[in-house]
Amino acid sequence: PLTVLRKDYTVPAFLVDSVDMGFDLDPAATRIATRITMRRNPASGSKEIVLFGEELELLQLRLNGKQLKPGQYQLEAGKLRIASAPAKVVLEIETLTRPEKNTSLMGLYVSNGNFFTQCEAEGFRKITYFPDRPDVMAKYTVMLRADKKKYPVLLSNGNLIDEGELTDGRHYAKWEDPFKKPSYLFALVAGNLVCQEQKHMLKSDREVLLQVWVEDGNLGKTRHAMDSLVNSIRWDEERFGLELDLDRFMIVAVGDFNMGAMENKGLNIFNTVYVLANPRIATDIDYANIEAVVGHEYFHNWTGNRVTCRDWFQLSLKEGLTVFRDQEFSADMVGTDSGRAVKRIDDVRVLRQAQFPEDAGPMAHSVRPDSYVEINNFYTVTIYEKGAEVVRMYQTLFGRDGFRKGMDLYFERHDGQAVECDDFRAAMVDANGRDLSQFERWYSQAGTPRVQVQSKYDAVKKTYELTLTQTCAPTPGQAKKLPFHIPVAVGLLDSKGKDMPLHLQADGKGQAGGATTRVLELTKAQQTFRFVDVAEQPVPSILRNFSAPVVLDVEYSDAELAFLLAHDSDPFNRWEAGQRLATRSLLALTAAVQDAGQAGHVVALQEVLDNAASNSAALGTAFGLILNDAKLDAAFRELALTLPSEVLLAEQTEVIDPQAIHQSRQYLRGKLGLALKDDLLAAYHASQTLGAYSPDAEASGKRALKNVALSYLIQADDEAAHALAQQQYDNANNMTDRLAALVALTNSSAPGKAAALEKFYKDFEQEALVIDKWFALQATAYTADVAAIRALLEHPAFTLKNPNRARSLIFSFCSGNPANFHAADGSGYEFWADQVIALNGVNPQVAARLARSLDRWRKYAPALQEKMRAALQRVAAAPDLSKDVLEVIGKALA
Ligand code: DPP
Ligand code: ZN
Repeated sequence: PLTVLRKDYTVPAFLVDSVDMGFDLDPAATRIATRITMRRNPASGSKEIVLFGEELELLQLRLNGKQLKPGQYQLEAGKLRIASAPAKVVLEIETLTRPEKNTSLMGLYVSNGNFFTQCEAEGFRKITYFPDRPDVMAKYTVMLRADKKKYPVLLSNGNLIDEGELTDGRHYAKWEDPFKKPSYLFALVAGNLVCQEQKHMLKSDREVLLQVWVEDGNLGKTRHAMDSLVNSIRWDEERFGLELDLDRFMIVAVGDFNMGAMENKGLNIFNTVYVLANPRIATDIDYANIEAVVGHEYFHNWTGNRVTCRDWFQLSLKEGLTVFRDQEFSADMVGTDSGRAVKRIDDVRVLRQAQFPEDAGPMAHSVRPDSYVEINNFYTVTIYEKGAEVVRMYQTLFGRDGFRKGMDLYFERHDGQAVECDDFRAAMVDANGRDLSQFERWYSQAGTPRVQVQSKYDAVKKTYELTLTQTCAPTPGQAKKLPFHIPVAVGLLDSKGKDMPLHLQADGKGQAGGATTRVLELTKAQQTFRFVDVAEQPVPSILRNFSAPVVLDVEYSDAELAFLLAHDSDPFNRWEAGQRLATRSLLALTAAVQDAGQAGHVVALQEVLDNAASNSAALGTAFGLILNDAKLDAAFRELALTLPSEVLLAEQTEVIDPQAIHQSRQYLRGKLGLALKDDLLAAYHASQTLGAYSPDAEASGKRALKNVALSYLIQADDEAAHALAQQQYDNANNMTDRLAALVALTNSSAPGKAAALEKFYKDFEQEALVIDKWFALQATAYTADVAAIRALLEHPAFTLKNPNRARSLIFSFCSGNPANFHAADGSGYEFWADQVIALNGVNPQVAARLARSLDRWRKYAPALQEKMRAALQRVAAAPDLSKDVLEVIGKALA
């Protein structure tokens, strides 16, 4: 397949002024009439019209009123070309599509009998022939016609300007979007839907209509999404001075959806998982995710829609920025400093767990990539989460006010335009009067930088030197990396654990200084920063609040880590110290298990682990202090008590041994569970949330702490813990507690676990999102082997066609259950290959995501590598592979 290169960008030959569309909706065959008014782009020398189209039947093509015959246009490889077109053109195109056959869920498709569209990135070309590229922005008018009984609701972007009856039981609705937009923001919805709606007054006293559309029966699950929308609207007014520009804003939930949600202008289409919630079916995490995603899509209205991307290489321009905005929104919604820290820790966990491995693997790409085969493969954690970190660094460097100035200038310059990542950087830089040319490397260089720290205290001169050294490993296509511009936020703790006032020698005499956190700007390969007037040997707290997306190598003793965990005023680094302490134990245990395995010793695993568990007592003491510190938020305590995940640990080993990692982590959990049993029980009972369910930060934090305590107690696996879990399952008045209890039971030897699983299924059979959880929890169970997963594939409720369901079983197993997925006999890889091939025929985008589960195959022991390679090769040799899957597999094998 063809590789698209960023450097090949050329401006469009024709610009589009307006698009008028008429849809005759029919699941078997929908006819679409499109009139495109276009004119030559003075910035281009070309007279050739290039339209994209895929899987379309072309019924009619007229140029300025005259029908074009084959020969007057060329149709090949997904492109329709008209050479030498006049300066002004009205194109009339009639196409036919088959929505009910469309399982890719791109373009126009049917879900549970209703019509939906998904056009980002390149789905509009499955609806009509069009210059389907984001730098072609136009105004749209859309006429929808359909059977009134089956499709009483007809929605599209913008404002409803007309509706009425037609003959034969059909009706119509006409929509006009007053804003010009790229085709990827087009949307329509038609079906049997109901809505919760309310009027909302904007800050400027303009009234707008807000609607959340769902299938009949789900109206009781829309309140939280609506509240989140109202909060999002208010937040963007307050924080960025950005107001909703439409009279009407709609969210529609759909059960079959590739992504999380889509920011179509005025008509956001959402995966049901990010809309539907009530205490019975949704967990605290679901509630938080709904708030974040509703915010995210709403914020796109400015960062993405009003100012959009010139080309898809600039995707992070809107995604990185909008993720940053939704992260800040969620943090502000909690409001407290510790709440902000909890959110920050959560976000960094995602970055490390998913993006760092991506950055170290075959699909590594920069935040602004230079090439792609299939753009759908580049909706990645690098573009989104690392992109958000890059945006956050501007705020770290310029402060909140400086960041706001940069945003204001960005909109002042670019409203209504399709621009590049460089334009955003220029606005930030110009608004703040700083030269930031080196910062560009965060956009152009892939890979996670490592920052190594060395320190020297001079007790006579009272100086403290920090020497920071940065490196970055090669990534595919980028052998050599130049130094990044890295903001490193630093604090120094005195022997009492208090922050010292900081004075850098570079401040000069008479400079105020004295702040307790300073942002050092590391721009060279190595730099030394000298603090003066440092009264005593400090313990450094480095990269506070995770001020840059880097790996920090710093030598701490166990005692120093315990000290930071107990005292650091920066909650992120406080948490980080505990994670470092735990990681140290876990890696030592893992190494011991591996060594014993390699030496072929027939020693009992337990004995090996017991011998290697030397510092677990210190860890137990440190964890105990956190657990019992009632001054700390419950949510923070839960994070601090959660051991690094198996995936995170795997990345930190030379050769990944998934079973050794799993055994070590389980062992340590069990040991902590025993050592802290009384404290855990006390915390469990002290963290009960009484009364009506509320997903607020305090209550959800308590539930999180209570449930992590339960999981430790269950790991120790005694009857009292079984009873506790069973009791919690039976008495839960919300899904958070019920699910946590069921997970605990499933991962225990409790006699009641099979019955509980069965009851859960029966109780929630009608709730698709809960059945997804039911599949996922079984797929990630410690005992779930490949045979168990294959058996679940045969369950009547399982289908590959629904992405949520496919993800809940197959993805959960392949990426969320490493010890079983990487079974020594390679059966997990066989299963993976079967599913990638099967999904490829149904939904290439989802298949390509699954294909990425073997990204890191070269990091495993040779015996596993061989089996993984064989599975990759089997997929590579399968017939009719989509370019989505081809690209991922090709890069993995390269
Ligand atoms: N719908 C996806 C998102 O909001 C892609 N734009 O991130
Ligand atoms: Zn987005």
